[in-house]
This record gives sequence, C-alpha cells and structure tokens, in this order.
Amino acid sequence: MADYTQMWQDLGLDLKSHDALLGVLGKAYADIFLAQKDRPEGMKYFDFVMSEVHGLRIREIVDAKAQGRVVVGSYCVFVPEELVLAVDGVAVGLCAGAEFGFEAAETLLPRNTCSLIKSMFGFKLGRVCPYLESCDVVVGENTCDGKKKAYEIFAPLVKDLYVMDMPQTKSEAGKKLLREEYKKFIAKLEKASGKKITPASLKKAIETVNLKRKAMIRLNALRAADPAPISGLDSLLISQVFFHDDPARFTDSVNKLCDELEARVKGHTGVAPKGTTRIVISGCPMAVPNWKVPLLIETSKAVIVGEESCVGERSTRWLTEVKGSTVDEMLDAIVDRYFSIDCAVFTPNPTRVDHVKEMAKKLHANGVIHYSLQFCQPYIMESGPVEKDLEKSHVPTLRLETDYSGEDAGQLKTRIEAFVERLKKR
Ligand code: BJ8
Repeated sequence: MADYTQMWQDLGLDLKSHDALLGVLGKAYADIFLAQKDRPEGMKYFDFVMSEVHGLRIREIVDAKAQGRVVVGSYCVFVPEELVLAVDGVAVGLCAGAEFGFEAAETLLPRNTCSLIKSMFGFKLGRVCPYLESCDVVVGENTCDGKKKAYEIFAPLVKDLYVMDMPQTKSEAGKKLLREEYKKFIAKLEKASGKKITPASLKKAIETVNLKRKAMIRLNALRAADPAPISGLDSLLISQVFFHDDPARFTDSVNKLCDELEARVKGHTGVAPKGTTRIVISGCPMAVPNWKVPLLIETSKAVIVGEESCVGERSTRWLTEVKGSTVDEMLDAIVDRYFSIDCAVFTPNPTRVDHVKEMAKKLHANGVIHYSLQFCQPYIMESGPVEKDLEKSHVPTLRLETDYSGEDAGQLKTRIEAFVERLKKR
C-alpha cells in the first residue's frame, strides 16, 4: 500500500490507533481469507480492495469530494443508494464489525448495547474510520430502539447527522411514512449536494444499483451448486465490499467472478468436496471485519451457501422496477422496493422466515444457523419463532447469540460442530 499518512492526518484520524487497527485487520485477513484453499482467481480483485480499504478507495472518495460530490454515509439498507447517486453523491456503508473502542463507547452507552452500535461509537470516538471521517452527511434511521436512541447521543459527535423516521409495520400507513421520509431525504440530499434530482439522473441511478444487485443475485444463485464454487467467507466479503466500492467497478468484478464460477460449476469443481454439509446463515448483519461465525462454520467441515442478512440477500434480492417518467413516479418504485425489506424491526414480519425457507430449499442447505448479536432484541425475539417454523418445515436450525469478542469462540465451535454432526446423520 502506498503512503497515505497525509490523507489520514487531513481526515483527522488518530494515526497510532489507526495503524494498530490496520495491523490487526491485515493479519486477520491473511489468516482467514488468504489461507483458504482453491479460491477463485476472481477473488484477487477483492483481496486488492481489502488491502487498499483505507487507502485507494478513501483517496477516490476524497478526490470525489474535491470535485464537489457529496459523501453520504449510512448504517442501514433502508437508506436508498439510488437517491444518493441521483445527486451524483458517493454512498458509503458505515456499519463496523470490530470490537474497537468499546471502553470509550461504554462511557456513552449502556454496557448491554449490541456490538454493532458499540462499534459505531468506538470507531468514531477512536477516530479510526476514514469512511466516517470523509462523510459530509451521516444518515441515521429509526429502526431498532438501540439505534434510535444511540443516534441522539451520536448527533453531537458527527458533522451532520440526518435522522430518518422508519415505519414499524407493513401497513399502508407505514408505506406512506416511508415515502414521506424519502421525500424529505431527497430535499436533504439536494441541499447538501447543491444538485437537483432529475428524472434522468434518478433513472440512471436506479439502473446502476439494479445492475449491482443483479450481479449479486447471479453470484448467490451459483452457490446452489454442489460442490459449492465459492466459500461462504469469500461471498460474505463480497457482500461487505458491496457497501463501499465504486458501484460500476464492483458490478463488473462480481460478474467476472461469476463467469469463472459458472465454469467451475460446469467442471464440478469447488471449494469443498461434493456432499459437504451446507448451511444458510440468517439473522443480524455481519459488517466488515466480523468474520467470526462464518470462520467457525467453515472450519467445522461445513460450507455456507447463503446469507439471509442485510449483508447478504436481504439487501440484494429485490430490484427497483424501472418505471415512470417523473421523479415522483420513480420514487413510488423505490418505496415499493425498500418496503419489501423484511428486517426484524417490523411487526409482524412473516415474510422473513418464508425467505429463509426458500433460500434453504433453493440452495440445497442441510440446515440454518440463526445468528443474533447479544442485546439485539428484534433478531433475538424473532429467532424463537423462526426456529420453530423452520424445524416444523424439516429445516434443522441452530440458534447462536454472540458478540464481537473472541471469548466465546471455543464454545460456539463446539455447538457448531455438534450441529454439523447432527446434519450429517440425517
Ligand atoms: S434493515 S437489520 S441494517 S436495522 S444488531 S443495531 S437491529 S440491536 S442492524 Fe439493521 Fe437496517 Fe434492519 Fe438491516 Fe439494532 Fe440489532 Fe444492533 Fe442491528
């Protein structure tokens, strides 16, 4: 990696802590990802992206800012990337998946807060995230109670926190609220960027994001093959990169990888022997560099073939219909698309378990591992009924609750291995 010290300094990063974080991240990446066997050649692009995750991509974002483009960060897949692109902005996902700065975070938050929220504070208080420090606007969303209240405390820490209200029910009133909030968000984006959204700019943005999602749909479908042509770890990594890479370049790289995976499927080659136990993961999002549970699964003689998560199919399965000739008409299509997302903050939320079942079937999974972060009420609460429903449908399910620490790795590994054994005996 080139020397980016000046750029990091200009962004206000704490260079010492940042260096330490990059050191840990680089080692973990080599141990977890580069050590895998039979990886597709196409993963080289993603290895490069990760080696430059705080370097080249940040340089691109800083250059985009210098050209007058607005940088908008968000913590949730309910924030429409299409609207950000329509003002020629740069959209970046900010969720963090590392146990960093938790002590500082706990001076502002209760200890029993989920790791994702603590990490969001830890990265800010420790000044180690160049994505967050590059943002002109940070968008919060009133989804779970944890985030909702955390944004009140987060607001004074960032330059411009814009909070969007979110529906909690899949009702007509809920949909109306989402539309109103997206309308207000358009006004915010236009003000922040000094650019107006036009039918042409919005149509182009919808098409760009659709292409990105289509590439992920193509990738996810290829994982139905046995042997699995790509590991769950690599697939998760791609889903994580989805949130901060340049959209067109990302789409192109995923499609090139898919060409290679198609050849693998035809040639019956993969990352694990044919007949390896196949798992679908379902639950909370796994933000980069949260690779703990997938690593434990894939080192327990199993392969992950799908992720029912916001860092996974929940953010890619729906496309926005390209229809209408006015911004308002196109916004209707955007609202339709986003209102389909079945996050556990909705009550009731029946389509989510249907999607888990559908994924398990189409990806020929032997079982589902439900993953919840500790103190995440929506997903923990939902995990009981989801497990019951899946087991009733003859889909064996294991429920895990964990955090970002490595302390429970041994215990989790024992449970995962026992579950894989159970699946083998069926
Ligand atoms: S659409 S899943 S990205 S809200 S883990 S902070 S829910 S207490 S992240 Fe999410 Fe949007 Fe929903 Fe997806 Fe709260 Fe749970 Fe923490 Fe969570």
